[in-house]
Amino acid sequence: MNLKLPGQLTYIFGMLLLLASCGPKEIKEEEKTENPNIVIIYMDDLGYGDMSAYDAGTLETPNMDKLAEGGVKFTAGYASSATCSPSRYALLTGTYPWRNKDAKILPGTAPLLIGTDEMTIPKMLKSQGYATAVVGKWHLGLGDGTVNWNEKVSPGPNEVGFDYSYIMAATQDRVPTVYLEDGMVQGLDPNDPIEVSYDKNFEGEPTGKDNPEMLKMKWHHGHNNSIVNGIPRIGFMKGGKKAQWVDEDMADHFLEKAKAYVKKDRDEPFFLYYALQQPHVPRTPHPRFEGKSGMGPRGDVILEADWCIGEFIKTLEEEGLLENTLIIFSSDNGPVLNDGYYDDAEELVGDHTPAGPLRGGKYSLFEAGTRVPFISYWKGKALPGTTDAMVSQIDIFNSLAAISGSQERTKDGKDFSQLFLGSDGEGRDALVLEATTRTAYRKGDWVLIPPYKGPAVNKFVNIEMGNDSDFQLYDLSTDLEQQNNLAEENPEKLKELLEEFIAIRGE
Ligand code: NG6
Ligand code: CA
Repeated sequence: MNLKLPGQLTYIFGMLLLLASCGPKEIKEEEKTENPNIVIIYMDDLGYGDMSAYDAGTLETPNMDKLAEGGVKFTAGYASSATCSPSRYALLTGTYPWRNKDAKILPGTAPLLIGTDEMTIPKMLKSQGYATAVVGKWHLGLGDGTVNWNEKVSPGPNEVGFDYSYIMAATQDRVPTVYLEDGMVQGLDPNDPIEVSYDKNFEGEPTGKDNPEMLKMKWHHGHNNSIVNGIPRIGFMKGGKKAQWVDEDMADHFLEKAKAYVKKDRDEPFFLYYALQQPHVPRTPHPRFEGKSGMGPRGDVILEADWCIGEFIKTLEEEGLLENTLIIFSSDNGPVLNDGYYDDAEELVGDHTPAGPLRGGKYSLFEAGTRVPFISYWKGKALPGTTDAMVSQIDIFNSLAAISGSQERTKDGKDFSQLFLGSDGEGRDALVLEATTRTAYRKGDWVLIPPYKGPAVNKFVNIEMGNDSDFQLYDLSTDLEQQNNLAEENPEKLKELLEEFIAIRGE
C-alpha cells in the first residue's frame, strides 16, 4: 500500500479490521420477468463537462443528451479509475482495480488482465441466457504473454464471457493498429505477417522520432514510435499493411459492427458492450465531422461519437428493440486536452469546460479524474430524472445481476438496480477512488486524499494530479471544486475517513 501515514494514526490499522462493512443494503432480487437487452455504451476520456446535458461546456451533444433526458442522470457517477485499463477491468469484473496489481495502463502486447476464471458481466449474463458481445476498444490485454498476431489470439474477450468480439486490441495510439474479430486479425495477408514489439524497432522501419517528414499529426510527448497512416504511435509494428485500420473510418466501422450485432435475429436477449474510441488520442474525425465543433479534432470526435450514438439508438428503435433495452452510458475516465499529440485541443477549447466544475482531469485523484457522465436509460421503464446518489461503475455488475435475476454478486459492488430504473433510493455511502495506482476515499460528501509523492501538476498533460505532501480533505457539499483543504481544520473528520480508508485498503 502506497500510503504515508502520520505516526499517531498508524495504530488505527489493526483496530479497523474490526469495523463492519458499511455499504447500503442490497436490494432484494426483483421478480424475474422477461430480461431486457443490455447495452453499455462506454466512452474513452469523455469528461464530466463534455456533454451538454451535464450543464457545462459549450459542446452540443444532442444524442447523448437524449439518454440523459429520457433516463436517469447520475451527477455523482464514478469510473473506477482515472485511466482506461483499470476502469475497464473494474467495469467488467465489478472489482476494485487496485486489488489487481497489474491493472495499469497496458501496452498493446500485455497479456489478458482478466483471469479466465474470474467472474465478469458477460459471463454472469450468459448464465442468465444472454448472447454477449463486445465491439470497440478493448485495452485489457490479450493472450498469455507471447502473442503471435498471425494466428488466433487467445485468451481474449471470448475467453472471459463474450460470445462475439470485434475490437481494437489496445488504444488508437498503440500498435497493433488492426481490428480483431473473435481473436483473428481482420484483413491479414498471410504473405505480410505482423510483428509487434514494445522494446525495439524493426530494422528499417520509420518512426515518428526519426522521420518527422512522414507525419500528418505531430507528437508532443511519447507517441514517437511506428508510423501508421501518417500518425506516430506507441510501440513498434511491422507488416500487416492490408490489415491496418483507417483511423478516420474507425467510428463508422465500430458503429456498423454494433448495429449489425443488435440487428441479428435471435431468441435470447443480448448484452452488448459498445466501447467507442473517442475522444482519446489520436483524434481523427471522419471528414464529415472535421471542423464541425470549432474546437479542433477533440470537439469534432465528440460530435462524431454523439452522432454514432444517435444512429445506434435509431437502429434499436427501427428494430423495435428500444423499449426492451437497458442502456448504460458512461466514460472510462475524465478528460485531457493534450494527451501527446499536437492537435490544438488546448488552443481551441475556448469556453468549453471538459471537466465541468471539477478539479483535475484524466490521471488525477481530484474529482475530474473519475467523476464522469453516467446514465441509465430504458425507454418507458426507467423513470427519467436526475440523482445525486453516488454510484460507481463497479456497481454495474451487481445491479445488472439483480436486473437479470442472477444470484451472482461481487464483494466490492453494490446493487443499485432500483436507482438505475429511476426509483428513489440511496447511493453509496463510500467509495475508494483510484488514479494511476494511487487511491483516495470518498465518504458521504467528504473526500480524503492521502499524501503522495510526485509532481502536483503533470506538466505534459497540464493536469493537477492530486499529489501533495500533506493530507487533503474536501467537503464536496460546499466545495465541489476542491479548493479548500480542511484537513487541518477538521482533524476529527480526517481521522474518521482515514480509519475507514485504511480498513478497506488493508483487506
Ligand atoms: C499514456 C499515453 C496517453 C494515453 C494513455 C492511455 C504517453 C506519453 N501517453 O501513457 O497518450 O494513451 O497512456 O490512455 O504515451 S487510456 O485512456 O487508455 O488510459
Ligand atoms: Ca480512457
